[in-house]
Amino acid sequence: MSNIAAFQAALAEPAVERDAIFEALHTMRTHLGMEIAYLSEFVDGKLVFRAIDAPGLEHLAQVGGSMDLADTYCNQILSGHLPQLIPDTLDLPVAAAMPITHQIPIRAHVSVPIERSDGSTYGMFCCLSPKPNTSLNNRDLALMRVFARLAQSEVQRTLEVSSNHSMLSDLIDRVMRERAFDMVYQPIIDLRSGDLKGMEALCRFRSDPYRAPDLWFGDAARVGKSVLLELTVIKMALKALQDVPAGVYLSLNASPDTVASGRLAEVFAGHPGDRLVIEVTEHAAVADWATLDRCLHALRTMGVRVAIDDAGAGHSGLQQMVRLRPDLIKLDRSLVDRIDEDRARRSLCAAMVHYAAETGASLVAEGIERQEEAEVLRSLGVQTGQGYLLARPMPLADLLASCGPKRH
Ligand code: G
Ligand code: MN
Repeated sequence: MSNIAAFQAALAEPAVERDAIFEALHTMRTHLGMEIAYLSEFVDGKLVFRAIDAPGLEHLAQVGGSMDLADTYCNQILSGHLPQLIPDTLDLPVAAAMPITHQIPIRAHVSVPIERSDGSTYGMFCCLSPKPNTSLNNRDLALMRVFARLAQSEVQRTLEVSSNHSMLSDLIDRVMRERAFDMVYQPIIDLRSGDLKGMEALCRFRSDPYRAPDLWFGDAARVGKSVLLELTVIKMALKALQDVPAGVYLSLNASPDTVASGRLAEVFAGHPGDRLVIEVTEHAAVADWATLDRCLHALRTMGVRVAIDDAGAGHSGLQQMVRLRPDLIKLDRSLVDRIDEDRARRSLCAAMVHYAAETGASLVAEGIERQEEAEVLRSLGVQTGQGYLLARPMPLADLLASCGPKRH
């Protein structure tokens, strides 16, 4: 990563912990009885101010502001032409000859380098005063080094966070650019007739070792790219529609944020909305219901149906189901698992069948793995189901080849 990119990443990372650095600057400045303390970073021949403690002198330098490194003491100190501790600059011809000495002015100056974890120079930890201070001694310099080290460990931690952040962001960009994922489709089947009713598009990211889609979407969310990634996947999934038999719907997963972005309408434009289902999963509480409602309404006017995904699981609560008014309710597999052996699951499922009938929704049981489960669900009145017993998620070509009515 170039210096500039690192610099931008650091700027783009507001979580940077400035407090510890500021405390170190402030404590050292007041200990020395000086007026200005700052932490700088060297970026492409410039000295950039990263943190400043200079009460009343804010006009002299601002965080993010910069000056040419060649004009500064820092440069001379690093090259050994000036010492780290200068009680009076006018005693040193090199300092006295520098324009900045008279501009600021600078008379007393203490400055120590800050290193990155690879040993390269990040910048300097500096205190200075327009007044000379002949009492400055090596004990002050030693203390300055202690505080500089504190600042240095904070700088190193921050650089690591922003470099991880930008590496992850680059990786997600690459996954999207190179379409480094495959789509698989899982049949949604009528539990009585065995007919194919719909298919859920699921994405599988190509990586070694394999990582579940949830992990990828979680990573994308950490760098603010989950909506973009979901839209990219949905666009890819939509390509299946031209080959899917008439009367079979395509079910697509989207987080509330992606729906609320309002961008699905443009992605769906030109596709038959009445053959699309959008499955909304709630892994976190919905932040903005008004926007979500508005965007869902817009999709519904295109004929798109709305499903609530993972219904009955911890994160898809009853209130959310009532609020979303789903056209389809996808019963979470935790309710389906061993439903034949558990009265509580059976009665909850029966309640959902009732709720669905009352609200005009249809039910899809997810994660059916055993014949006994399918039988109980059927007897409870669940119309459709999905799960390894019926069919695994598979490439579209395989699914189309295996199409046709099946009985279970
Ligand atoms: O949250 P959502 O329901 O969209 O998740 C679907 C995931 O569940 C997919 O990754 C799919 O592979 C998986 N899945 C589908 N059928 C079954 C099943 O019968 N059992 C289990 N354990 N997982 C399933
Ligand atoms: Mn789903």
